[in-house]
Amino acid sequence: MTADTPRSRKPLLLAALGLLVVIAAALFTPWFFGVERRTQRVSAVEAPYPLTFPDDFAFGVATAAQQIEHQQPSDWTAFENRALAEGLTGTGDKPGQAKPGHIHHLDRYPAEIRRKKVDFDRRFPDDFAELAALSISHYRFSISWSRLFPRPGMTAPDPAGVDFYRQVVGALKIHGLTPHVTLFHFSSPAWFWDEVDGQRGWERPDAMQRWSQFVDAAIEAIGPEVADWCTLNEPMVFVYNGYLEGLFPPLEQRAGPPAVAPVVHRLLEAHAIAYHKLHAAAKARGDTVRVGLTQHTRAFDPWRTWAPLDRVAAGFVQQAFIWDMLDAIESGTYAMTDTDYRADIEGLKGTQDYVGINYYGRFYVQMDLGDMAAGPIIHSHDPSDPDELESDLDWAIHPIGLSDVLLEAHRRYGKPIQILENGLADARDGDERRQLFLVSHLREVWHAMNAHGVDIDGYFHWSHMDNFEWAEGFGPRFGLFAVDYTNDFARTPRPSALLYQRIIEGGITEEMWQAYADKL
Ligand code: IFM
Repeated sequence: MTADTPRSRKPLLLAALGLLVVIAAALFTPWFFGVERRTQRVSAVEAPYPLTFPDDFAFGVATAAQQIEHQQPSDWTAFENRALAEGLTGTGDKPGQAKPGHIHHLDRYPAEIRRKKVDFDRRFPDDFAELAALSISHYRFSISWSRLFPRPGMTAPDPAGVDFYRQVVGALKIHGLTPHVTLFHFSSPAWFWDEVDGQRGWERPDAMQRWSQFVDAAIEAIGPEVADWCTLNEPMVFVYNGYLEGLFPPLEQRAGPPAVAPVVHRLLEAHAIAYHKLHAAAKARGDTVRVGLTQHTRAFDPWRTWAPLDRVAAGFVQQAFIWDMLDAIESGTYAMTDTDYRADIEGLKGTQDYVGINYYGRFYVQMDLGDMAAGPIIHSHDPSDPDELESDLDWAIHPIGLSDVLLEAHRRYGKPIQILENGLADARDGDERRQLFLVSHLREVWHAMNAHGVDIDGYFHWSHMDNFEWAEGFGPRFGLFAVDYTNDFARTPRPSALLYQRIIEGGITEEMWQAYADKL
């Protein structure tokens, strides 16, 4: 027994050694354990310039009702009025510091601007003429639910609301612009948040019935004129900001992801209902439609590549924030990452004709051992990186992340992709960052299509013009057109609008790319 002991320890030692090797690999080999932090900022494109796009590629701009239209009795309007009345308009001069329950510097804009936003209601025919002159072919906007159903208990939509959207679609047609219509873009009628059996909003027992009524009314109003529909805009942003961070109505700060799973579930149900209604209506009139939803995406990189927890957390956050909902639509089952929540959702399976991608740059994910219960910290930029280019909201600009997201969506679902938003806040004169942003991101789109065979139908820039940026107020300027709030909302195309026109008409030329290549 004693004599045998050294021999029997050998396998134990070997196993321990093996374990050490595995741990070392996990710690020091990024590919083995979680996501690696990307150092490359743009793809290497080896092709003769100009980089051109197919003739039927949709080049558009995107907007949303609450951000550009005159105020309607929505939950956001109620929040805006309350934030103002209670002086909850943030502190500090820098945007990008939204605080729960606040709207940044709303008090600095007069009542007329707060009420009319960018006065789209009056100016849309001229706006469309200007876009058409730039060779832009598509226009994405959302229908305000509260414009169609401003009061509780209505069983038919308000004729004035219906008429407004008919006029918008009519004006688009006159200018040869194709509509792309979103049904839910963050705002809903104020009455939707009145309690029914102790539940509000999407959790009310009658939520799907109310939503169905709205979808039917939208189809009745403009269905025959619209082939492209987006059921929900960035549902995870709505859930994250509205139910976890307290930044958007309903301004809740629930305990953590499992507490919001029922809301995501409801939104998926709403998506499926709208998908089937839109298809049924199109079929009944001998027509076809393309229906999907669009997800807010970012590159999620570890804050510190050497930290295994950051790397693992980056992978988890990306899965939970971007892919969980899209996976659910493919499979019909919603399984929330890192929780026990799992539910089959009736009618959901296969309800996306395209994958909608909104892309805004890079987030860094930090997870510390002592803070595991609180969850990861998300950074929108890295102040220690002197070369990082950032927007006015301090969002890290990271073009290659767009190709990464497009390739991943293609690998997972193999469906056509529509890039329904991509843009940045840039208020500086000459908007050089926006020009750089536009060229470099469209170059990534071209690369994904041509080097990797990703099927991409179109690109919509966020945004058509400066507008109301939710809890950040009017400060951030996302527009291809600048809006002069001191001069009757006058629009002026920024240099980037003219650059967009050149790309649409002739592709990305070598000279264009060289003008920006070394600035990234
Ligand atoms: O303004 C928003 C838009 O409403 C949804 N996507 C992101 C944009 C910029 O934050």
